Amino acid sequence: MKAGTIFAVASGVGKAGVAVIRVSGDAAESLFTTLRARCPQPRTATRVSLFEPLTGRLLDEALALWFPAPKSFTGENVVELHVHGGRAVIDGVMAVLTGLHGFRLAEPGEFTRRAFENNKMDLTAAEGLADLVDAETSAQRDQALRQMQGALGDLYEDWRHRLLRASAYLETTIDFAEEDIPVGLEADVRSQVTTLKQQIAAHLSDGHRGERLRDGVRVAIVGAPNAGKSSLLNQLAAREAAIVSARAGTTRDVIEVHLALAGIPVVLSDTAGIRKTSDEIESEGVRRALAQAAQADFRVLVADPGQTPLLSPDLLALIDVQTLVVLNKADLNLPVDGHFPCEAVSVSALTGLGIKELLETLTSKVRDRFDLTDQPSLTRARHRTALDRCLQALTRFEEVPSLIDRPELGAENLRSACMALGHITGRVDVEDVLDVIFRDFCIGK
Ligand SMILES: Nc1nc2c(ncn2[C@@H]2O[C@H](COP(=O)(O)OP(=O)(O)OP(=O)(O)O)[C@@H](O)[C@H]2O)c(=O)[nH]1
Ligand SMILES: [Mg+2]
Repeated sequence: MKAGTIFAVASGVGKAGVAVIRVSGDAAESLFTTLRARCPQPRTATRVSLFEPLTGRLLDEALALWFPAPKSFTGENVVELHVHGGRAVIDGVMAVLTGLHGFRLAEPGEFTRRAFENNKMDLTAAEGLADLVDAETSAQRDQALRQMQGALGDLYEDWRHRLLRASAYLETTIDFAEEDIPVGLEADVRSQVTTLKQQIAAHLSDGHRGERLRDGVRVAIVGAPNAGKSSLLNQLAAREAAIVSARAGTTRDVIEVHLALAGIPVVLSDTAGIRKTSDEIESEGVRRALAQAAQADFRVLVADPGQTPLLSPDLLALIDVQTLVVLNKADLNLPVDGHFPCEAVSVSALTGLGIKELLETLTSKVRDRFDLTDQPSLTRARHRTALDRCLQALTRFEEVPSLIDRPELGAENLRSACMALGHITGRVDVEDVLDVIFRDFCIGK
């Protein structure tokens, strides 16, 4: 950990009623002497006058909080000054702090990093806290809060402890004569590992629920040129985000707008009309449109009943269970021509007819697939990679032909699996846990 007493404005930028200046480190308390204010009772909001130390000029009438270590956010001595949120007040206090010996401006994330290093929270909780600060929709907030409170960390720690126990159990047998090894040990450890593997695999195959809730569910609007894709995007976003024109091939770049459907963040993208073309720029647009369609969690396929064929073979090929077909231009009352492969919703992107129903259908599809469940979901690729490594180590464990003959090999693979889980929470120091487990271990001998 980098040394020093750190400080930063913890509230947002810009003029506000109140700004919070946070200070953490050994010397935090000395701040009160410097600013000629009396030190408040611990954890009691107290009104203080803050003075410029050299000139004695009043800087502000503030509210101060004093959290002596270790009962603070970072686990260190922490002072919070709630000053008036004007530029000159903040600058005045910050200038004093900058001039103090051993004080420096905090780096990004440094308060939380210190909290982690002082065992105030594990890495998943720290990530949850970062997500909470970034959360823009209610479902994002719920997920971040749950993770910050430790739901994900507890799950991984529980798995890690189960593995540590199994590995410790195996390791105690290493020095045993074969006839002393308890009957059923091998089957017992193997069945514990199989159960855990199934739980991890189920957790991994959640359709990226937690990651999408964090980053946004991807919905791509696709279709033939002039079908009304950009008009539909504008209707759904309730603003003129994309250019609309009667000329086929207007949209080239992918245009994204952000929505919240039932509190779930959605990134809706408008794309170029898909058709065969010799125009170099348009064909790049079509390539991008197809790429968006492939990556998206849902596709909204827009068709214009006035066009023949209604859907080209390329577009028909995009239809699957995650595709919602929309028949646009319902205001023109044109008959729908020919055979149609699935259910469709009729709308008019021009008049707004059917848009409410389309939004409801889309919302319920998004909720069904991505809303929060009772189980905490992994929220980052980092978790996924570590869990994959954990599963690989457990598979290597299963491949050890006999644990009675090679207990050390079995234990080693279990320890690698533990390490992978420990990387997610940041608790990689397995030795201390092993000590605890060994101490109260009873193997019946
Ligand atoms: N009558 C009617 N016209 C519509 C409707 N939706 C779009 N249009 C018109 O259809 C034309 C094409 O609309 P766009 O939204 O630009 O279509 P697009 O699918 O984005 O077209 P490209 O970007 O060229 O692929 C415009 O003249 C729109 O005004 C609708 O619901 N009813
Ligand atoms: Mg367009």
